[in-house]
Amino acid sequence: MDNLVTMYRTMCLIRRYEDQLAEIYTEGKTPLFSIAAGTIPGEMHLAAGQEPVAVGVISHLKQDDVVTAPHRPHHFAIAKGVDLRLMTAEIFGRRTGLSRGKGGHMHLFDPQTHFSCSGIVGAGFPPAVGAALAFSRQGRDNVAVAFAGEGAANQGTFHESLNLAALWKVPVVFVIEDNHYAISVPKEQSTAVAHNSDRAQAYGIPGVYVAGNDVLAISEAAEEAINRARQGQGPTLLEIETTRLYGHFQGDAEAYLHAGEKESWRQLDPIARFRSYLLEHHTLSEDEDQTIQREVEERVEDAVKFARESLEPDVGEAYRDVFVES
Ligand SMILES: Cc1ncc(C[n+]2csc(CCOP(=O)(O)OP(=O)(O)O)c2C)c(N)n1
Ligand SMILES: [Mg+2]
Repeated sequence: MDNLVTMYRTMCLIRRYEDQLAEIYTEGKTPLFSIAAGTIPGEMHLAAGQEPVAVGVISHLKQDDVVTAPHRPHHFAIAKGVDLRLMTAEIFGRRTGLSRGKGGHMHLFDPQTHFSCSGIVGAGFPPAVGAALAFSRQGRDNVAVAFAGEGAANQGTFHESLNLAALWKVPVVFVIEDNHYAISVPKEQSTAVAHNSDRAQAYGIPGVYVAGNDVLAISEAAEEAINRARQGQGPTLLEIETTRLYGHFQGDAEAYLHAGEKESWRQLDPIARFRSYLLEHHTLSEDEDQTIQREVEERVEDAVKFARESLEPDVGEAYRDVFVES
């Protein structure tokens, strides 16, 4: 019961965070939409609508389990417990950020929670397999989870990683987050099979498809896959259907969507559905919900305030942590 409310709270925190970033992102960029200018420099890929994937899976992980995530990373980072202040400062390009403001929103690295992400599509699969190989060699019961979009399942790294993970039977779970599009390209135009989970057969591992963007169904499938991995039974591929409620990036005109497509996704908002479920089952009261909304509001405000008040890095910082010719 408590666990369900915790999951709901985390989903609400993610949504509030993403909505807040969407608003702040436009600061200083208009009227000509200059991507490099403003409070948040660089591109911005938001994951509102995809909260069930992160929360349903990561709620079964421990602090020292490893998560690798893609260029759309905030929901995974928040679910894994990355410090909201440090993460926000990183996104704002401030010196107090996780990587002293040099990574930005697609490059959040947090040794504390064993979380990382990358702007290179498909880059998270091999390091997850590497972490899983280390866990099995060290005799630890940890698990690594690699999250990526359905577009990333057509990268070589996906197939190479599934092959080695299956061969070595290491404790890794691959999660394909299918939001139907890779930028503007629908899956049907890029992928030879209807379901990425079918690709698991080629590597002799279980492949599970979870429809409906439903946090409880996702949680159930993830629990089984993570337990298998923890018990030494090797990798699983999960394909999870989801929907993104913003564009591919902030500023995306979304001309590729069909009429009414976005509205139909909004009507199936996974947080609203989960909230109704919890209220109906008396797991959550209206009062508790209001308290949660206040709490998440405060947490987001606090993180944004911290980031706004932090300084930008010194120019000399550009030469730190990089290879320079002597
Ligand atoms: C190796 C590589 N190729 C191309 C790109 C440009 N790119 C950024 S996001 C993206 C689409 C990714 O789609 P998907 O994996 O479905 O993730 P989603 O954006 O839907 O979350 C592409 C092609 C990139 N960042 N890295
Ligand atoms: Mg996608």
